[in-house]
Amino acid sequence: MGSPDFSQIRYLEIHADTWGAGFQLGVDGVGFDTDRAIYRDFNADCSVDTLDLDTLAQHWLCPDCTPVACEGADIDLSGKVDLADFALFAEAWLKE
Ligand SMILES: [Ca+2]
Ligand SMILES: [Ca+2]
Repeated sequence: MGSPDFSQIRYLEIHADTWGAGFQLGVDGVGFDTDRAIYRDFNADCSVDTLDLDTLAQHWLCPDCTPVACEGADIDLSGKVDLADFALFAEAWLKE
């Protein structure tokens, strides 16, 4: 397993809140690069297939897409799952 390589961080989700007079800052999610079918294997089962397509479809045109909320389906990190993401997804279809 080892330690994470922080130079490979792909995204970082930060949540900020003002609770009363105080202030809270939290990290909601951290994504790392991996060498599997990069960013398209949403369920991390080492195959880009119909299960991943189902994930992409579930978040299609989601208005508040984040890497965690949309399970990585916003491949280009534009904030929305759309045809640009589908095109990137299709490039990895059924590749190892
Ligand atoms: Ca998969
Ligand atoms: Ca997108």
